[in-house]
Amino acid sequence: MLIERADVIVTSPGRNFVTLKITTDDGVVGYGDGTLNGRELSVASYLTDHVVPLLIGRDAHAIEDTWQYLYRGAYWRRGPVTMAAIAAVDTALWDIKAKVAGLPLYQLLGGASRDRCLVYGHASGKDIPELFDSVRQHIEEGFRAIRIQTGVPGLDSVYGVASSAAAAIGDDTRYDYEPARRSALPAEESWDTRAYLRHVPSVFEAVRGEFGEDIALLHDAHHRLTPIQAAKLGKSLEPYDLFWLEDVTPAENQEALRWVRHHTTTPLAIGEVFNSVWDYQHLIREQLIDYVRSPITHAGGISSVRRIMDYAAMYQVKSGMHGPTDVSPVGLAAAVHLGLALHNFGIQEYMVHSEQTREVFGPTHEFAHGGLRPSEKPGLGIHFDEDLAAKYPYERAYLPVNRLQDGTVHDW
Ligand code: CS2
Ligand code: MG
Repeated sequence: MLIERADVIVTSPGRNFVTLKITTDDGVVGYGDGTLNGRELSVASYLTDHVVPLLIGRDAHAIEDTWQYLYRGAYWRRGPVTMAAIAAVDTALWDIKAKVAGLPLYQLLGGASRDRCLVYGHASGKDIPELFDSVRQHIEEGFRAIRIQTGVPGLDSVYGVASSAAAAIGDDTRYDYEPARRSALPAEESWDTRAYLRHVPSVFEAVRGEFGEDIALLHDAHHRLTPIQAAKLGKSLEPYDLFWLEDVTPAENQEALRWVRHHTTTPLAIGEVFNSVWDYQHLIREQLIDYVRSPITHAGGISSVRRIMDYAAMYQVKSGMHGPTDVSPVGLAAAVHLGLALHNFGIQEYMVHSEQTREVFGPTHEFAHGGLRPSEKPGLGIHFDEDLAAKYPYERAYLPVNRLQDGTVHDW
């Protein structure tokens, strides 16, 4: 079974997505996600200009060989653009293999290790009443694990907080802080770490007081802290028993996590911007983290995330795959198939895609009892509507830039 063609489809049903469609000579079609929020066209070009010509005529079953060929063969290894492009190819080939086998993909990855994948949703509010409404809404929808983000007194807009109360309790703009914004230049936000560190513990105290001890709570610091600030935050949140504290320091420096780890027992998650097993080499071996955040879409695909997770399993580190709306329904479907099969699955991030997006990609999973189950259809279970996708052309969009109050550029 040879690869006959490969098409890169960029569509923007509410936000931009890069999808690779691979077709074999006997007409089997597989899909992969290569969306890189705010830098989508660079992956589209990497695929169209450099990868697609290499795929034509290759054995569609040779997934590992193709992965190594694209990874080692480029000479220039790793990096978000390269690894998103490889992810798209790898995922599409797994989709094809499972379709040919007539099995849902998780069966080829070892079969189900659990009934469903526990997920967490995003609750947010500019202040405590808005946040409580959003948490309540999530509990009513069936979530058992919820990420908590709030505004910080004195700051106009903060990462992770929906812009209006209506959005925070769930219409299609619920996650309006998440997609890169369609504007000529990036929006600018401002930041004050001391104000944030003073405020966050009181938010968790209020949420525990209102909603009790049972619900799993998470928080994302979005790479904004120094190691000692992060250590202080982890320590101050210990009374509220977090499921995890995410991305406390900029991700490039693995050493930073050692300082954080020495000072707090709050579980740590990191890695949504990592793209290979090497980024976790010390973090996992030295048990400096508890959860791996890499999504299939940004870390080289199913083959490569499975390698990371097998390494992590040796050190009791679990998965917590990144699942914002910038991972397309194809990437999410792949995550749920792999998550169902992995022994060391931890939790899956789940932000419901907009209705426009769901119409283009079709339903891919079932949400019940606080968790996701993948489709039982052969492959990933994607029904991509190309005609509809063509009605939503790409629109340039940027993630925001963050500045300290004196104007210094800071991590967003
Ligand atoms: C966020 C990300 O979901 C998360 O945990 O940190 O959504 C991040 O902001 C986006 O992926 C940026 O594109
Ligand atoms: Mg995050």
